[in-house]
Amino acid sequence: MYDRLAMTFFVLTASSAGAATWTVDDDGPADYDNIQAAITAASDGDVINVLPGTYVGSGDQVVDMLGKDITLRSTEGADVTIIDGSFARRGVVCDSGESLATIIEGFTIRNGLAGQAAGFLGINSAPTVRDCRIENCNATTSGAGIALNDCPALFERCTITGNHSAGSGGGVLMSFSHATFMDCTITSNHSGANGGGIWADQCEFSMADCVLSQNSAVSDGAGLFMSGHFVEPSLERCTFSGNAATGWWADGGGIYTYECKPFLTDCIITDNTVGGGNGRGGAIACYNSHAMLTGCMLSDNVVTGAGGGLWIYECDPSLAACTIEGNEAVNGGGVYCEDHADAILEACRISGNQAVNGGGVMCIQFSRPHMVACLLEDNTAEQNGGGVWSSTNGCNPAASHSSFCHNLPTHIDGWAWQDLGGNCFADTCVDINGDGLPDECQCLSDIDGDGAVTIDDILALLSKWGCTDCPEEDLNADGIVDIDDLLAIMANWGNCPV
Ligand SMILES: [Ca+2]
Ligand SMILES: [Ca+2]
Ligand SMILES: [Ca+2]
Ligand SMILES: [Ca+2]
Repeated sequence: MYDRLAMTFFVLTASSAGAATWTVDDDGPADYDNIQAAITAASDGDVINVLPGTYVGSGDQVVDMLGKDITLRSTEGADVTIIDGSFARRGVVCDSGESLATIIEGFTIRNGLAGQAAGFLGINSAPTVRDCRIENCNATTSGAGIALNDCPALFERCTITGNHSAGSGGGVLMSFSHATFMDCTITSNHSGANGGGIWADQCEFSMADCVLSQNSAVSDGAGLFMSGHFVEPSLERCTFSGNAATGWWADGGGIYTYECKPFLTDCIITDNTVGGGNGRGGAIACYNSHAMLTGCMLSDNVVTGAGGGLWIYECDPSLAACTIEGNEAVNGGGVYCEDHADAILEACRISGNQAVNGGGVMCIQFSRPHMVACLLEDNTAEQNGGGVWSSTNGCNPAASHSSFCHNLPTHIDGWAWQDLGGNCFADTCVDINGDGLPDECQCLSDIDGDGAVTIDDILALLSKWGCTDCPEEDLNADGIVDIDDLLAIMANWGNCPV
């Protein structure tokens, strides 16, 4: 017992003697009046508490963490604690092997100026950055807000906004960095080249619950540009909205992916534009990338060229349980498959897209998209192929167990297509039972499910006559099994459509 107490006392003494807490205030009583002096004095394990103020520096940056495992934090938060580059230098640097135990918390880093990495530079390090705002920084080459190289940093609850890069990476530029972004907002940044919000090359980064909005790029990937030799970035529950790629050859309003294998889960990509001239991929431009999308919504994106929602080139992305809705393009309102693009769409809803050719889906040049258990509804083409337009020699889109309703002028049309069975083509999308599929394709009157509407179904209905809680027999969903349901059976007498 005595020994354990002695040991406890020793540990407490050792830790309290080893870790110090320092204070910094620009204009009040404190250990230091500038942040860098406190970092220089601190040792691993120390905490530096920074009081409200505006902190400026000299030399190349305001703050250099010097590779120390220390916590640098504001006492009152980012609104009142400013690291200001004065448009003369960088904000914060971590380039000396900082680990995740190097913590930077609760600052606004603003008005940085540098060739690259004007707000925050991370090289050969892995710091943790929390509750920070990186804004109004200006890079004369690339990576205005944040630039990372070989830097698996963690950013939590950060806002990166109003940064401007002459080259790529308006908000963030990263290479060879498996960085993590959680609950971050990347908004209103601008790139003169690729990646208005984020530019990433060779990065298996992950993002969860992030918003990339209102970013712009002259070239590709207004929200996010990513490339790399089949690296696997992961994006979960992220929203891309209102991003704009503006140049004549720009592609990818929300996302541009080149030679990556990104995983997107439950993401929303909406209201992005590609507007210069021949722009492609309003939500996503997928170039030689095996993208995997699950549960994503691509809606209301607009391009002046091809692929209002998705432009696919030389690759075979997979989409499962995705919605592609309300997008607009000249060719391929929802999806445009070009040059051996063999997308697989499974249980997807392609709805209300518009184009001159191929309202829902268009393919050219040996592309073979395959739709499995999809619903194509309300897509419109001014000229050819409301639902699907198979444009040129060698195109061979395939559909199986899919439903088509109210696509104008035609459901599926063009060079060739493969009917792999179980498809249904309905004139209307009426969906009284509210399961998302056109009732015309479902044979609701086949109550006993034997594939035909016969006397057995009438007997099944009569056995529930007057029932007010029998959804199977209440064919018109008005709350009661009665004469109207019997008339519905009579109207659908015979074999089921599929
Ligand atoms: Ca102060
Ligand atoms: Ca239905
Ligand atoms: Ca039946
Ligand atoms: Ca009824």
